[in-house]
Amino acid sequence: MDALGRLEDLPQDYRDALSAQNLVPLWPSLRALLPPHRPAAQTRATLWRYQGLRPLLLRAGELTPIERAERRVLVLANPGHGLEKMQASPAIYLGMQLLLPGEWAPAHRHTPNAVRMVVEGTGAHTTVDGQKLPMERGDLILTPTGLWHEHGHDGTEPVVWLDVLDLPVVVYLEASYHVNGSRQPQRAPAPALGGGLRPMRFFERAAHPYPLLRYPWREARAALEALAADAERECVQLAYLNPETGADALQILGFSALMLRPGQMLALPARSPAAVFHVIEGNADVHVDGQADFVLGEADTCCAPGYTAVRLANRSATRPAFLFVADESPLHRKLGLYEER
Ligand code: 1HN
Repeated sequence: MDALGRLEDLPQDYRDALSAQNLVPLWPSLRALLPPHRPAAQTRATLWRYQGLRPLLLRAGELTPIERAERRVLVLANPGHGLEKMQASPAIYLGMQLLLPGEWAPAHRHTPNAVRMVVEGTGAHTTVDGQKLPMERGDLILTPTGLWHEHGHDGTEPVVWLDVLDLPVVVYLEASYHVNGSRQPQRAPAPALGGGLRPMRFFERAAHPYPLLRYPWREARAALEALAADAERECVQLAYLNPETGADALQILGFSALMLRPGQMLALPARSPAAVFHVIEGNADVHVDGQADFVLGEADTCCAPGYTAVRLANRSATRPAFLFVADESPLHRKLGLYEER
């Protein structure tokens, strides 16, 4: 097919007349907007090493008091998008947040959804929608859109967690804003809903759109070990779901925990959503097709763009590896864009 006409092919007076009326010719940009067969990605396979960022995060604790930060976070930014965009992928924001003993990150609520994956330290808690939730290593804690949340720390060591938000897509939609609040009155946390039970009231279904806000690592890890006992199961992976509806825990990003047996290699298909891999325990090699070979140790985090095959491997012959995975699949499925190749 002939090459499409370029902007430079058009006379300047015509281009000026178009601009003056806020008009733009499509054909010079058509191929860039719709590349053949596969999207053009800005997202680059990127690794953020915990041992590299940890001292800088602790130094932020010395340089900037919590009152001057509200949230003391170093953002894990993807250079393919430009660091100033503060995004890991089209829909995923990642940050490492530090809370020091005695500190308080005040209550607010906002439209983007957040989750926290606790990386190190004990004694911190986050209060979400009035429920005081302990933060222990590997726990996944949800802060769904619109719910009040604040963080406190009664322990003695720094606490660090990974924040995962759908911020870039909410900003893109011009739907991102926050409201500050005061300390929340506390109520008893909802019980973890196992065994096919859920709270109900007569004549009324579903008390809460987000009935479970904390997924303890202890339980997720034990469930992965139990799944792994079935040697025929290749992919040992658990999705974090809303126990009331069986749907994804949040609406835009998806979350799962994955176990690699000692020596296991797992080839993931190329899928349309971008994904983030974070090591909770052990080590994992992450091969991003055509782009990168990362060696991840404990607490390391990397991302892979969409439409790209990924291979995961646990080189340890003795220890399993446990990964936390965040991806854009709920959004892709809702939009009808989800693909596996
Ligand atoms: C936020 O509210 C938190 O509440 C963390 O801990 C990171 C990044 C962007 C926007 C809001 C938090 C955030 C955030």
